[in-house]
Amino acid sequence: VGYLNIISRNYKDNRYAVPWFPRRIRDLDRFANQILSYGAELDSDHPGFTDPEYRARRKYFADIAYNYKYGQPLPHVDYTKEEIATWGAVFRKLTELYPTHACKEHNHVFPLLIENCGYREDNIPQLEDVSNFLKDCTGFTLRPVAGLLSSRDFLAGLAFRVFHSTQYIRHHSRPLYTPEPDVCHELLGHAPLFADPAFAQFSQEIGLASLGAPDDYIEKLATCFWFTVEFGLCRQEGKLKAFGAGLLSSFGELQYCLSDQPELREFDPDTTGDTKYPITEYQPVYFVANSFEDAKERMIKFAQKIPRDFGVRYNPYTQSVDILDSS
Ligand code: NLE
Ligand code: FE2
Repeated sequence: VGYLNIISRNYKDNRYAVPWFPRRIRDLDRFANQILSYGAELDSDHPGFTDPEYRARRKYFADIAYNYKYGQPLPHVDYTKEEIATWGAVFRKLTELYPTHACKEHNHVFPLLIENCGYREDNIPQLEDVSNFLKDCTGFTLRPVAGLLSSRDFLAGLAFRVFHSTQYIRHHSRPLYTPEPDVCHELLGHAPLFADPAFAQFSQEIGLASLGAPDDYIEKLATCFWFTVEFGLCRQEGKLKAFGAGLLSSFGELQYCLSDQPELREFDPDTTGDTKYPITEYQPVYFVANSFEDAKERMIKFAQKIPRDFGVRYNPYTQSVDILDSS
């Protein structure tokens, strides 16, 4: 197909060019050295900024991820006593809230993670075990990530049912809320939902929609991701429940999001995708989805509006993206 010749990393120089995107799952290896900031670079307001031990640890984890290649087992990590204690505090508090605050899908999968992946107060599960579990459930797998990926790269992973995951843990001084993703957030928040077939499909649709999309649409898709996969609420049997990972990993925000303080709006990609949000404090606005199926249908409809000269289809046999010529 002719336009493939002009798929380019320098697409901004050529208004006819399509931004480069991964076509095979192995292509995700290219993202490792494109991170926007390395995991060990902490801002001066980070609780671990003046803690040399914590900083060294962050560097250790960033290096593991930086060197990871597709197909390798996810590196096993021996967590320190202090790290396990932090996990334990988060785990204990959150598991008190899940029965009443988490969506039914999360509550369905959580016991399976306890049974199969070593989810316990005194153990931080290994990414490898969780990735293998998810693979059996929905084909989702995890990849370690060394720092912040661009929205374009992060979303592209989802097209292949690959989720980029951190492996370090939050600083022990702030266990109940962190603006940064960490292993508590990934394993307690994200992993249970990626084991759900409808949720996995919904997530992959966002990823497929992002491939080769123009920058302004990447922004809208990343915002939809934020207000669903990260901070989504849903209504189940007349009650409001949390399914967003950022809520399910924060003892503070999980209670706040179901209180009468935040504003609630209906999830709709057209409006949700244009909503501004803060990243270092509780969300002032949450979007409510009817169901994962409904959210997926809305995402598919939205994706059809993205200006793109081609369609994409995931081929699970080859784990690659087929390009459909629509001209
Ligand atoms: N605020 C979440 C937590 O404390 O676990 C992390 C959000 C990451 C987007
Ligand atoms: Fe997240």
